Amino acid sequence: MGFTFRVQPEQMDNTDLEKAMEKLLPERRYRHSLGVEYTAGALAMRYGAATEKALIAGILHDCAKAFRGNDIIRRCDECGISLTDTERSNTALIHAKLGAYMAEHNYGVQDEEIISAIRWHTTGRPGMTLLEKIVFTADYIEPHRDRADNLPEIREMAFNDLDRAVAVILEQTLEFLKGCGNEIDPGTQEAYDYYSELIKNRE
Ligand code: DGI
Ligand code: FE
Ligand code: FE
Repeated sequence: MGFTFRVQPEQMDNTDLEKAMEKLLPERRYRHSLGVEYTAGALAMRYGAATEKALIAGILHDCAKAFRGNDIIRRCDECGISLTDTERSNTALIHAKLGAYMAEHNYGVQDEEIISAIRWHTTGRPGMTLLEKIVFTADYIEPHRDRADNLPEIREMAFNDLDRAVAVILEQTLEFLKGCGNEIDPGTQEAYDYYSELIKNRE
């Protein structure tokens, strides 16, 4: 597929992957990926998930972000990755799917939990695994992020009540996307409905 950097599976650990991402991604995106890597690692320690898997999913989660627009669509077509109409018209969504594919085929990740954490990191989905929730949340709260005014509150919540943090992040993401007027992926709405209901039923 013409990707420049390859990490052999037998060499794979998070420091090799950091070097590969540093070469592949623009500086800001690389720093964000490091932030997600170590925030996911911290959340994994807090919730008893596999820390090494969280680090690998975190550093790789935006590996397909180097590609955009028609280029990312073409790459998906070449790899046999099927895209929904929403993804074709809203290409910012596609890096999650292509990233999961690249983690497996370009960076030698064989672990299904890591691959699916990358796959669902943008929209989330109903009934996420612990690792999926950790990477989804780390993406929003890592130290370089400054998009939401209430990030200090969400950061604290992430370490106290992960499901509630997921629900709040989805709520704020939907609000933001509605303001943009872009087509919203049904997965984001479904994930929000699921986690807001989960929180309500717990109370
Ligand atoms: O890749 P990041 O910038 O770190 O964050 P991300 O993977 O959450 O991607 C967010 C981008 O995707 C942002 O530009 C908004 C865009 N987007 C478009 N439609 C949707 C969407 N994000 C979500 N979560 N849901 C959508 O329906
Ligand atoms: Fe992303
Ligand atoms: Fe990200």
